[in-house]
Amino acid sequence: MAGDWFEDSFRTEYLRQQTSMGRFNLAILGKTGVGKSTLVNAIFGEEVARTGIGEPVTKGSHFYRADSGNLGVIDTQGLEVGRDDKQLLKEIDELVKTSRKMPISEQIHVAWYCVRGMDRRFEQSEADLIRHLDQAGVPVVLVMTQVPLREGRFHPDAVELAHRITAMQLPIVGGHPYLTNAIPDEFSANPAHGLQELLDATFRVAPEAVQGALVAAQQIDTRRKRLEAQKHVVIGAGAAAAAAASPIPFSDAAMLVPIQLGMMARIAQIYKIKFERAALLAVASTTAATQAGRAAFTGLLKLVPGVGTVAGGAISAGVASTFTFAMGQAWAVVCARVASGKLRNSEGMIDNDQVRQLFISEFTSKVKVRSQS
Ligand SMILES: Nc1nc2c(ncn2[C@@H]2O[C@H](COP(=O)(O)OP(=O)(O)OP(=O)(O)O)[C@@H](O)[C@H]2O)c(=O)[nH]1
Ligand SMILES: [Mg+2]
Repeated sequence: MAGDWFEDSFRTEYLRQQTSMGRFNLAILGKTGVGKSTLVNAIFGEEVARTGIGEPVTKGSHFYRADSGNLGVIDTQGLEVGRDDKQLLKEIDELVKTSRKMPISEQIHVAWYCVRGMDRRFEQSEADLIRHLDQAGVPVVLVMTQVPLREGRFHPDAVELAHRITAMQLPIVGGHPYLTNAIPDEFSANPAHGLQELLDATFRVAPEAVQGALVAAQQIDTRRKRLEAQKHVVIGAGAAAAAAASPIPFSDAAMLVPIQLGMMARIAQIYKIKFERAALLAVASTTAATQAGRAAFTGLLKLVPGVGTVAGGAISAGVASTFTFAMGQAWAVVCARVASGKLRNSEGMIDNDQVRQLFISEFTSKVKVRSQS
């Protein structure tokens, strides 16, 4: 396969999928040092932090936004809850007002308000800020950070603070704070905890249109990634069937290329695989698919009734969908492995042989399963 042509086509599809996924924008608030950045890193990965604090959302604003892939993080810089409250509320209003005029992917979808679990206090100004955000239409998840957990019990002081906050009946998601610890602490044997619950709460209030972006952006819930990838395999297989079945002259294997590349680009992004790496993986995988496909295809063509009557080159909807389905499944497995740091050689580089082997074995088993059912 000609490298340039392939890379260009894949890039087109990758960008298209990126646009179609949109972005999940999270505002993160709370006093300085409570662990906001650490929490964002634990759930979304280091990338956001590495890109720095970002740009002021509007000129002169103390709200800064850092975008990375399908995630936007809005953080404050230079303003402190409990000290600059008037300015904070004013800037929140401005922020929400301008954000509302923008497309959904630019709006603020959810806010995490963070309190240190062992602080023992929660101030009036913090409650006001939360009410203000809620009134501005931004759902607030209240997070207690760095909460010690031992033998299944949270630290009593954190529990007591959580009870007090809950009793205030603030407009917060779930009606209560989420107790978390973002990074395990060996000395106190405090594990990381509460992150999945926090993420689930966030999913409950994130708009439908950016749920896919949130699935892609987060990196702790692999089950959600798997289901989302599966969804796009089914979509791709359906589109392939439709393309092959449509009675227009283009209905042949060439029509399937953008569909399959689009599906692969989408799944790569669900697993946070950057374009350059995804393109290399895709070359290795599609080469493997062509080899494995040729063998499987001959068998498939015989299996699919009526195929003999179709004019040369055209393929049936059944074959197109089976082939695309198997490709998508195999590709999703490759992406999941790569995302978890596997398929590397001893130098930590992606090992093309391993990629090819895994792809072929997954692809072949999926073709078999599908064509037998
Ligand atoms: N063990 C442990 N340490 C944490 C946790 N969260 C934060 N820390 C530590 O607390 C310190 C402050 O954390 P940050 O994430 O920088 O806090 P922040 O709220 O982003 O602070 P500002 O950006 O300055 O407002 C760092 O030294 C972290 O390593 C946690 O969940 N567990
Ligand atoms: Mg920070």
